[in-house]
Amino acid sequence: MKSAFVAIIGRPSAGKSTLLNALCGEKVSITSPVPQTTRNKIRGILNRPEGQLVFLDTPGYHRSDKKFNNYLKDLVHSALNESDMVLYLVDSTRPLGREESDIIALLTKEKKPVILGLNKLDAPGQKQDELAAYLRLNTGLEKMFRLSALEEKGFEELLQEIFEQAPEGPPMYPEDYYTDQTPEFRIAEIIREEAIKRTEQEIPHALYVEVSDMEWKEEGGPKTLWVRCFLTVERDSQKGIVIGKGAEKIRAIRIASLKQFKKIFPYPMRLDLRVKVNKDWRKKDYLLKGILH
Ligand SMILES: Nc1nc2c(ncn2[C@@H]2O[C@H](COP(=O)(O)OP(=O)(O)O)[C@@H](O)[C@H]2O)c(=O)[nH]1
Ligand SMILES: [Mg+2]
Repeated sequence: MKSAFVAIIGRPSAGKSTLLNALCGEKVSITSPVPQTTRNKIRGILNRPEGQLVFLDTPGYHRSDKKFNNYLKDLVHSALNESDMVLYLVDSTRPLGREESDIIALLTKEKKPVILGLNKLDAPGQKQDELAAYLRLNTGLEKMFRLSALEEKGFEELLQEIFEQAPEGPPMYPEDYYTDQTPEFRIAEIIREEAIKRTEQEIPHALYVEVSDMEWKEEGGPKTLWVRCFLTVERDSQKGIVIGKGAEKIRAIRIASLKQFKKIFPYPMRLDLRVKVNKDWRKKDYLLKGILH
């Protein structure tokens, strides 16, 4: 049996989370056109007759000196440390930037086996051939896998190669698992995803979700999970925007989140969702340590 931890690394919006979800066949990691939405090292598990692969989704690797982004970068390093091999995903709709050379330098230093994926094959204007030449020259890797995470193309060849390079070993998780995340974490992430969809500019980045209370209730009907959450913003002026006129926006976020919970959790749920402010939370170390992990 093969068994490996595979870190998925790449610049923001390369499609890492979309790929993780598609490979694991379940929505494990939230995705968005807004860059920098993944804030955690998220594990998605793929079980096949050949063995088990545990994919580690990571935040996009990019240059910045901000405290918040440095935490995200630390997560990429720690995922690299934990992993047996790396799936380096390149966004083939974008010109190569400094981020790509930073990542290549990082991977060269790590000396772990690297598998290269060129994503967004389906997109108009993709530059896979041009990128392939640059990447071949700079990574020394001959093989690269042309993928569409969105249309789930190119997966079979990619997985065959990963299993080929993966070490022998027993599975790390039970074979019916597709993630090791707690329900609490998944609830918070789903709410964040629905909130990101409905906000713009700096707001998606200023949000985090705190699950303050989860309780089972059985008042005559079926056993129901009651959840109380706070959608937290970093400034007073953002509070009204997230609540919306006549509380319409927060209601829409709540209803859409409940719809997603229904697909994932096998029991009925209720959600009490409120908005609060935690001033400048992205500058507070104690909070970042709790939120970004
Ligand atoms: N056209 C196209 N879009 C993709 C593909 N993979 C991801 N995307 C889109 O790219 C955006 C960023 O994806 P996401 O998975 O959140 O990127 P991440 O930041 O690397 O995790 C989303 O809007 C995705 O729908 C793909 O194969 N083709
Ligand atoms: Mg992501």
